[in-house]
Amino acid sequence: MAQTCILIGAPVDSGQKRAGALMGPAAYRVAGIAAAIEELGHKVIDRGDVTIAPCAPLPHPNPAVHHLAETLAWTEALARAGEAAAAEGMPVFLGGDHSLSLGSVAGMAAHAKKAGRPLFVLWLDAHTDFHTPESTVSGNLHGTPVAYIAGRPGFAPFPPFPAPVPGERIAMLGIRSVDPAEKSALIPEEIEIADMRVLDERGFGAPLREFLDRVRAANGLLHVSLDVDFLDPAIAPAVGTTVPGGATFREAHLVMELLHESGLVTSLDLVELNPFLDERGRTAKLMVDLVGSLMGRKVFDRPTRSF
Ligand code: B3U
Ligand code: MN
Ligand code: MN
Repeated sequence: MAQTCILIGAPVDSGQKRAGALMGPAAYRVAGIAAAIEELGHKVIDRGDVTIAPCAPLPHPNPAVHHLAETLAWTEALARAGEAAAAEGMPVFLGGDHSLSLGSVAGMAAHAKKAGRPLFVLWLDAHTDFHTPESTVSGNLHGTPVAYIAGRPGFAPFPPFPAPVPGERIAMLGIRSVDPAEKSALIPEEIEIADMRVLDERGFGAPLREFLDRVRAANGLLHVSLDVDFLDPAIAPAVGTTVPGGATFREAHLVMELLHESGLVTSLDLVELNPFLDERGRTAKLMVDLVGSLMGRKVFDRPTRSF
């Protein structure tokens, strides 16, 4: 089915300390994201980049937390932009570090609430991003969005999350780096975590299909948040926090193809691309390629005669 994709540039780099993620939206445009989607018969509207005004510093009881005011401003601006875009089509957030998902998913939750449909979230990441600003050791707020989305306390001065997403509507794939505070907070949650141990044994297809079946049964909206570090650093080097042992080229494409076939995805984040660390644009191009699979690029329309 032809879709209208709304590109929202989110040049956020306040959620971590390595400069460069703010160049992400430009790199996606240079890598041809709009043409790759249009080629598949969809419409693309590029809304340009969201901006924030200069911020006065905001202190936090956890002294490690940095750039709180900027991240708060991005959260509010992206939630607004995202909610407006969701009424017109499928928002695609071009990041920017993963703290942008504090805002993008808040916008999708507000939209889902108005539509009277449950929001589901698929987190494709090496990390669980389940810290609160109180528990983070690094102070990097890109490690916090899932906790915000799930409605964990400890997020003042952020606005309360519009409609917290219960754990059974969140799934994580690709996990291989979790801090102790995140681990203990995750234990009582219903969040489905397919870490690399599970994925090595079962592959990506089966756990993903199970989650997608639940989204379909609930007539849910599905937000997908794709962190570059979900991918193996050997194929996707342009990220500040590489973790070995990530998804291969084929595994990542399979995930995208299954998502396309489900017809369930209603919004997407592309996060953590740091073009300054890239090798001749290969990570940006791979991410655009994966978006192609998510939007319906395939070798054959199944079923083929031979298999
Ligand atoms: N959990 C660690 C590391 C981390 C989370 N997200 C990324 N890195 N990209 C932290 O700093 O919160
Ligand atoms: Mn992340
Ligand atoms: Mn990550």
